[in-house]
Amino acid sequence: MGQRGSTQAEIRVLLLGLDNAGKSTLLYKLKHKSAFSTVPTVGFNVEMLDVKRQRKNIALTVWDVGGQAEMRRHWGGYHQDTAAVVFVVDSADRHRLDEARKELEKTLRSEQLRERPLLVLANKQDVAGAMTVTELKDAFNLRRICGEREWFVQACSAATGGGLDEALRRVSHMVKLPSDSAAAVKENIKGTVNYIRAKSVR
Ligand SMILES: Nc1nc2c(ncn2[C@@H]2O[C@H](COP(=O)(O)OP(=O)(O)O)[C@@H](O)[C@H]2O)c(=O)[nH]1
Ligand SMILES: [Mg+2]
Repeated sequence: MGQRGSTQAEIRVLLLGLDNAGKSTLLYKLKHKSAFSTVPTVGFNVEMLDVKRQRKNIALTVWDVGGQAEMRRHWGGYHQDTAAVVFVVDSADRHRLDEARKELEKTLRSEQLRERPLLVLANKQDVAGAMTVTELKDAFNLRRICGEREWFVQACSAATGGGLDEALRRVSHMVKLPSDSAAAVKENIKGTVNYIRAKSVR
């Protein structure tokens, strides 16, 4: 049915960040491309977003699992099978920057999120005095806390929609596709086989 040369792959993206960062607004803006009045997330929201990467159609399932303190305890349960983490920050709220940094660090310590790419969204850029991408990078010490992990900071405004297309494009390029993973597994197997051969030949 699909066009020749196109394949469908479903990729899970975790949308994280403190409450009030703008996650729900962002998700609905991306999905409907229109402003939305949001209610604090109870439980979670999930949306499927179709994006193109080269000639492939890929469906990102974006999970917004709520940012309130009592919900954050449950984040661990959503980590499995996650292809990328999108961490949303209220760039206009300097008072909660440290709290946001601590949450991000905790998230990155998750074993199941090892090596998963991280996109930090410096949201609410429409607000006067919002922190810039550079300020956030430094405040979060991203170079240090990410190490080998692929990461990027994108400025955006869920209110105006500015930067959201770029954010989506960035995520779709950061995620490993299942075919990539299969190739990685094969590489891994080859490596192990070679290792065993080398060990048993002598
Ligand atoms: N000015 C401005 N307000 C925003 C932006 N994104 C979200 N908000 C507002 O911030 C509040 C919290 O947003 P919400 O999406 O519920 O945050 P969540 O708790 O992370 O899901 C709401 O009043 C939104 O209208 C933005 O980019 N700019
Ligand atoms: Mg929400």
